[in-house]
Amino acid sequence: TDKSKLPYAVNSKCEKVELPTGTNLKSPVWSWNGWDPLEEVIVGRAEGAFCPPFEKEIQVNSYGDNFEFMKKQASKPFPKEIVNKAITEIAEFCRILEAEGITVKQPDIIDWSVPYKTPDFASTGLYAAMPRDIWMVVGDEIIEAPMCWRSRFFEYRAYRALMKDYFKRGAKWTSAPRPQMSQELYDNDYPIGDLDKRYEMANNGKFLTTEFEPVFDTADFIRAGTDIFVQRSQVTNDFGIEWVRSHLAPKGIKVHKLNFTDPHAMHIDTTFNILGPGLVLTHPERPCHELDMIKKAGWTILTAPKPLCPPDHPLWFSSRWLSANVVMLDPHRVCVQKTETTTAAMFESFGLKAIPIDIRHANTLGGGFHCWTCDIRRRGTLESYF
Ligand code: ABU
Repeated sequence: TDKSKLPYAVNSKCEKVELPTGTNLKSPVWSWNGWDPLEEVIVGRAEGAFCPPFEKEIQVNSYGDNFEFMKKQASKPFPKEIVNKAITEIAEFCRILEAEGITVKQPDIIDWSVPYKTPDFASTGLYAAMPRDIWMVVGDEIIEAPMCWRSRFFEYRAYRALMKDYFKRGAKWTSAPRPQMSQELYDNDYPIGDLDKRYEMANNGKFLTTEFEPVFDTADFIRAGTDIFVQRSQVTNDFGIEWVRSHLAPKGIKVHKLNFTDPHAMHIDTTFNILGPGLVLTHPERPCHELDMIKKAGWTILTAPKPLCPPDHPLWFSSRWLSANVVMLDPHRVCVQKTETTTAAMFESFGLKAIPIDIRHANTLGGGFHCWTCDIRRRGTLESYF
């Protein structure tokens, strides 16, 4: 990264490093961080979104009033009027990206209502709205996550056509070990309704998932060249973090675990969203226990302003802080929810160009711009910022 070309000053290092042995320079998949100029992206789909059975893993991430909604709606399609609005918003988001010269791909449309049964559990599906949760690109490789929600077990099927195509054209295809998701993966005594206890447990790194087998959502990882940051969460366990760490170690990629005070922890990208070389957006109500380490490395730390999303706007699996779940088109431009004007103003005051796009009803399905996308190709190379 040429620091002199950035719209903001950064003190962290930006050092080019040698590519790992065997890296395919001709791969159609190529991305080492979340801010190099975006050339190709996957955008999720709201089509067919189906409300999963009201299992424990759904209960722990159903905030406030949505708890009762998710219980009532369980095993039924999500309300059509919201899903249809989300489909329209996402089509417009794709059109805006394409107008910027970015190639947009989408997963297949799948019927998520079909019941399935394995030797360990039975469920129905959810959606293919959040590619960030299931795929992570590290250089020329796609890593497919072993997600711990039973309703997401077959989500990879919506992405298989894309995966096969990228592989045939030179990308590396890695599928983490499929989880069994038997009862042993979930702590039966987890105090779902006791938020104080949950805070205490989160501070001690304890969540609903046990260490029975490796599980992770790739959205719990955030990439910065040779360094990738991850949180232990309701959906990512230490076994899963260890799997990724050992898988990426031969490439010289270091995985750093960060801890946050967050009893709902699920996906790092609203809590600690890296926007540029040595530039991170943090959540004021989810303090990072290792922030000193980040500060010492010379990183610039921005604090997300309070969200403006009205409290009565339905948000099925997330908090209102999706305002911070932004995605970079390059180090200068950031996609921001149109109505989150204070967040946009904060970026603008920092020299970034905020691109206002309305995905408010797409937010209802549980994600912001970062969740709804997975970078496939960004122009740039492997660097060290830490
Ligand atoms: N998957 C997005 C999580 C949003 C939140 O942390 O509130």
